[in-house]
Amino acid sequence: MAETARTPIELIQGVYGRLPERVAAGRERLGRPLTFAEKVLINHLDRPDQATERGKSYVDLRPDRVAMQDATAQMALLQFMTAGLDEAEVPATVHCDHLIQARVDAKTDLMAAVEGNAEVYDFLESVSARYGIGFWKPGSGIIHQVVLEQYAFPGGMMIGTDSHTPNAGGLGMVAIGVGGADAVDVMTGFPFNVRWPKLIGVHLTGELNGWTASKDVILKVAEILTVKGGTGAIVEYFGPGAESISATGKGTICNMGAEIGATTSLFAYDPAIARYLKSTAREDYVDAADAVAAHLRADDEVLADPGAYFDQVIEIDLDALRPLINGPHTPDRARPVDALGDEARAEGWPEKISYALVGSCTNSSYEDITRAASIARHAADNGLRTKTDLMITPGSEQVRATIERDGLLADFDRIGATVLANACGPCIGQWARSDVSEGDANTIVTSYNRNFPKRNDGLASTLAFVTSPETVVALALAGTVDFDPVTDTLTNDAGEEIKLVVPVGEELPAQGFDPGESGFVEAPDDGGAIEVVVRPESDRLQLLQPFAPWDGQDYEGLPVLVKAQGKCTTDHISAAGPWLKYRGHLENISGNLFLGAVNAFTGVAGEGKDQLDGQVKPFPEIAKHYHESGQGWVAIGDENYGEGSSREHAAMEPRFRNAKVVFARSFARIAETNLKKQGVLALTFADPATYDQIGEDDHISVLGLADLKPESTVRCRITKPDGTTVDFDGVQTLSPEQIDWFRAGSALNLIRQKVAQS
Ligand code: MIC
Ligand code: SF4
Repeated sequence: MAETARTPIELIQGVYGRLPERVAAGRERLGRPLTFAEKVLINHLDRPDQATERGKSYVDLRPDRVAMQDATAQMALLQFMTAGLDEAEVPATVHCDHLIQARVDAKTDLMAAVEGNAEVYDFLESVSARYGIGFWKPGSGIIHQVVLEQYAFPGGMMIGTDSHTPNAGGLGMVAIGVGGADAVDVMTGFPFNVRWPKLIGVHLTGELNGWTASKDVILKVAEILTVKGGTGAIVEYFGPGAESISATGKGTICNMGAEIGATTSLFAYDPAIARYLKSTAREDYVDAADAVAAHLRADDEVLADPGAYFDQVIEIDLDALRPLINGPHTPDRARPVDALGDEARAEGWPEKISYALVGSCTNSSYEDITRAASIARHAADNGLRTKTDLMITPGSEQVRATIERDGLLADFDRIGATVLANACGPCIGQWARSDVSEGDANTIVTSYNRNFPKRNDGLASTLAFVTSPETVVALALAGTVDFDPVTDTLTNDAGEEIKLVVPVGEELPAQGFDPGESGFVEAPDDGGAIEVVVRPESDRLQLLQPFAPWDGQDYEGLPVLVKAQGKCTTDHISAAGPWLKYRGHLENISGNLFLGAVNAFTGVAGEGKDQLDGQVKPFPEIAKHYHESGQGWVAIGDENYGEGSSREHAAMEPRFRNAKVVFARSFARIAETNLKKQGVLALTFADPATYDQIGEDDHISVLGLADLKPESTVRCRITKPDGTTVDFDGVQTLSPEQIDWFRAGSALNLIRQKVAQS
């Protein structure tokens, strides 16, 4: 059945139809009340009797939907095409948002993107039409905002090929960010396999007030839990404070749960969610949800004594929460906005702000924009203009059209802001920035979610700080981070001291949303005859060749391509920005492999020693040399390897270039799964100190692979240049099925076999 522009009510009724019975059975089986996340998961189990031990069992789940954005959809669909099916087995959509570069303004940039990316958009549109997948054209908005507006529903479950998919948790959905290979499993009719999560409860009391925004809730949670504190867990928000937050505000909080590594985050169904559904023309969802409302939240016993049911409980009093700002370089480094000036002076960070950016999938809702616009309006009325360039990216065409109709774009215009296309833009390095160059230390403030080095403008010398949209606007008016909008004043041209008013937002547009220009393309009922074109000479798209199966041999004496020092996020492994254009071409994008990784032996980013010829070269060149010489290799990471994005390129590139093993002190969830999916062993050091023992010229062996047992240790050996050896244990977390992926060479190879047999 061809995909529609919203989740069909029949699908939702199907999910709700089995919910009461499944929940009752789940309670009985576990012998205790259930949290909301548990109810949703239990309702989506492929086989209801599967073991569900938290943090231990791998389970098969049946998500209701799949969403893909253009930068990851290319690789996902190139893989899907090789499976040999006629249609995606589960409703799926593609959203064109990442490839639009911010240069001039919305219209000009969109036109340039449509022209410049024509080949990729044509591919995505035709492949979507061919396989019954819904297609959202460039300009229609950022994937997570469009999903929230059109597809998300309380108690549903989806996966998306983007780490911020949990945004839909704002509407009470279990929405999990995955690599493309997971999406291929589900689109080919196989279950989604994931570890049954641990549960972290966040108990919210009080109410947001003054300058404090929903963003501050997640900045606080990130500060408490740190970038890896949510790994393997679902974060469930509850309590009176939760009900006081709008649905889109909830979305912001869930969205940025990606920054703590959480599997996903969610809120229970409540009146705020119902209001949002109604205002986005989904009254029928509300009627359906109301009928099962008791199952769309945690059981009363859980709410009364959360400590007994969650693995960890965090208390946040919204009355006491203060506006926060985090950065640079890591999303868990938060402090109150009023403390940043002193800290910047102490650290030598530029206090002057070079750019201020509002938007991204995290913070571009109608409410966000109204709060930010209220500051702009008051400033303009009082003769203030920004002292820093300010750029705004609306989250979707619907939000853009509505804020234009309601005069909010005009408010921004009056203080000198520029409105960009409804897309990711500078959030993912799609920003043609010309005011500074590499080496110019400069500070930017954004309402985005990530602040890793180079992420926004490709410059390592840019320091990015993340805060709420209204605080970004206030800081843009001040031009410096040494400004507290709560207490400080600004001076206008007439020499008057102006104190900014407290931001006022409107949860939802009083006149309803203006849908704007629809960007949805429905797939034809029978797309079987549509030809999907990939030109052989294309430098942006390349058909995939299956990876070779494991040859049954141990890995002996492999050189270390890279030992990364400090953070090694997916942005360090496979950068975005200018490289986004090669996301559909595995060979070409492999030219960025580890360019951002800091070499632990030299402290220099992006280059190391080629063990075959002793020369110092960029990592991607060494990897290519090893690959072409048939030489396998390993990579070494520190804590939380692969933090950040879902991009499976960070696993496929090493695999393509003949990586055999990635060792790390710990892995981010999606990155670890992506490596497993592509047949690369992901091993953590049983003793974290082993990381320090690995030298530049050492070789590493991984032994006993023929006896690989689920979730066990693997014998490994470091051989030093003088021939001495150090044995150590590597810990792998492969399930029995994942061992089959390894043997087959990739999970996709196994799917191809299964599809061919059926
Ligand atoms: C991101 O925010 O890093 C991205 C770009 O949206 C990625 C996906 C990608 O790399 O394509 C993500 O978060 O998964
Ligand atoms: Fe796009 Fe940025 Fe959101 Fe990623 S975090 S989906 S790049 S807006």
